[in-house]
Amino acid sequence: MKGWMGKFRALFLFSSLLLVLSGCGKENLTAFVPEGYGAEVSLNLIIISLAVMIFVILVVMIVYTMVLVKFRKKKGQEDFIPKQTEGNKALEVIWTVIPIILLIIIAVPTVTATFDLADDSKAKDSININVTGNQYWWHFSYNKEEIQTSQDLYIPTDTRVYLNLKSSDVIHSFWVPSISGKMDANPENENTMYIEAYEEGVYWGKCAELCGPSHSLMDFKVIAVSPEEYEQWVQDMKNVDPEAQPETASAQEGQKLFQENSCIGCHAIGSSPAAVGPNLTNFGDRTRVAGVLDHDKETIVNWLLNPDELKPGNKMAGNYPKLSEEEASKIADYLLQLQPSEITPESAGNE
Ligand code: HEC
Ligand SMILES: [Cu+2]
Repeated sequence: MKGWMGKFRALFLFSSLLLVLSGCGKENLTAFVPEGYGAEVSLNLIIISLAVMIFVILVVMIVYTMVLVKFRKKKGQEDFIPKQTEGNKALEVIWTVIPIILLIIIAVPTVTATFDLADDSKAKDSININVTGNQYWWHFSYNKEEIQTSQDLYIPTDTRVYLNLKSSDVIHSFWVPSISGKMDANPENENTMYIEAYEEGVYWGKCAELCGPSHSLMDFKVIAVSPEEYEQWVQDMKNVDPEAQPETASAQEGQKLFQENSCIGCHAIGSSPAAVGPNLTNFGDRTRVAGVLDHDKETIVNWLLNPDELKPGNKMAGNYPKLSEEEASKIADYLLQLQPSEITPESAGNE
């Protein structure tokens, strides 16, 4: 009876584990379906390590079972003591050499991949982006193109895009599981990596280093589009006139309120690099507010009225004059029409 219960409990444990782990495989947020070079290299390493581990477990279990069966106490042998042996050179050599071989099998591809993924010798000829991690959002500054943007990182497909990572406050970690490995963004030094996406699409990124109360809400997106669309997007972003007048009266009033309520002190529109808060040049083209929230007017109004409730500990809360609901609504109208480009996360395929 007890044995049966034990088995049942193990089964229950494993099936609940499976249920919990299945949540990890969200589409475009999984290292197990690589859509880019770094993720593919990483997955290969995962598979090699797993294969070696499974091999070791199988061999140990098989030898263990064989010994159990072969040398178990048989009837009529209750007082029998087998011949005692000590030391066996051949065995000692075998179980020293085999692990060394297994470690070499893991080490050679790992070290090769590490150098491969750190190779920035071709960075000069490609796109270079300074990435800054901030509590709790990401800023992207395109060096040659002189474009500033936040939250959504646009890249062309099949191109190695080189990133220089830094942090403006604490340590963050840049991770887009389905296209790259992760890399820390430190306050003191710059870390570099490159990312490459094979297919057009929207890939989810996460901060992978505990950085404060809203760490788990520090999401971002990589928007991979065709090289032609990317060029188009760059032109659209460069052509933005930060002072352009919106069409509707409500948005026009929103624009005024935006300038009068110190929003402009923290949020740039256009390519000015000021970056206490996210750059809002293409805010209307995004699919999320503050990286994670639904992108609709109601959420924006809620955000403006009470940001701390939606993202605890964020650096905007309490640092601007209190707004009425009407003012917030007008500002939302203004922000939503900041749509400089036809190239948006929605046009990039999945979402
Ligand atoms: C003290 C600087 C500061 C001021 C002033 C400020 N903000 Fe912010 N704002 C931020 C920061 C920082 C964030 C990012 C919060 C986060 O995600 O952790 C943010 C986020 C936002 C977002 C979401 C941006 C995105 O990329 O999705 C909007 C919209 C916004 N602010 C609008 C405003 C408006 C409108 C005002 C003026 C009423 C304003 N902010 C005033 C710092 C500021
Ligand atoms: Cu972080």
